[in-house]
Amino acid sequence: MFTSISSGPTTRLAALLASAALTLTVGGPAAMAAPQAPAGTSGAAVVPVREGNFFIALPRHGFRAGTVHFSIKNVGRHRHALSVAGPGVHSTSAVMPPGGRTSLTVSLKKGRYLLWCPVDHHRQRGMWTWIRVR
Ligand SMILES: [Cu+2]
Repeated sequence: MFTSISSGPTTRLAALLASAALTLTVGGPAAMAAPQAPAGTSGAAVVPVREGNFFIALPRHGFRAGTVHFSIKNVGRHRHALSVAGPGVHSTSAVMPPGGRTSLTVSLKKGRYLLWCPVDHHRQRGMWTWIRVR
């Protein structure tokens, strides 16, 4: 009983750090050839996102409620990241260097979500968009 109480948070932290290490996978052109293998996202819709100076490009803006795994590529020459805010979600990815990749998994409900780059003043420079969830 006492053992599980004291070891619980540590175990969870270790798991969190392990998943963060996976999420922080970053690389240049060589990394592009590596297949995306999002761990623990079975059943999630995988959505490729491209970020550059200064835009966020999505393949679509309409989604069904459920888990979405944004697979994000920085095609620009500055550092970028992705923030998502809407019903039940306020989440931000790791910051990617130019040419880097990261990912962000969120659980979307019905409603509208704002996506933007939280780096410097990129949002004001056009790096934002909406998605609609049904
Ligand atoms: Cu940016």
